[in-house]
Amino acid sequence: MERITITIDEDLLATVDGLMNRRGYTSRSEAIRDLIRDAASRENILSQAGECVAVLDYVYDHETRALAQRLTHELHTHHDLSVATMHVHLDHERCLETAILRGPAPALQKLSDTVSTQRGVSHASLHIIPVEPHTHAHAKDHSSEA
Ligand code: NI
Repeated sequence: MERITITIDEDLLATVDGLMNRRGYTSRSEAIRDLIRDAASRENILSQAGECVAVLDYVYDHETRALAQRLTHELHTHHDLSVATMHVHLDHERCLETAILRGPAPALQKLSDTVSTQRGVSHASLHIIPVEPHTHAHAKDHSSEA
């Protein structure tokens, strides 16, 4: 292992210590290594060429002018990536949407960026899951199974 020295502001360090206590890390180094591993695995997924599924969720203010139409427009433009969307009316102003996406990771990230940077959209989060292509043939008939 290499030893490095980092400079970090007090607020961020308090966040690291909070995380350390909550998750039970034995040292700040272990907590920071895990945060970097998380970031590395997200970067790895983005560089993968294969098919992925993703869950994109975000909160938006439906009173923000034309925002709901813009978001729907984006998903229609990328209908090849969009599988389904669930819409929850959180309160009088805010909506929560969860979109299931499918396609290459970079395209999913790009669509997510387009949605999450719209004014009025907050708490956007994208979770990309690589899916292995099916290598075995589907059984045509299960009726003979016991
Ligand atoms: Ni709504």
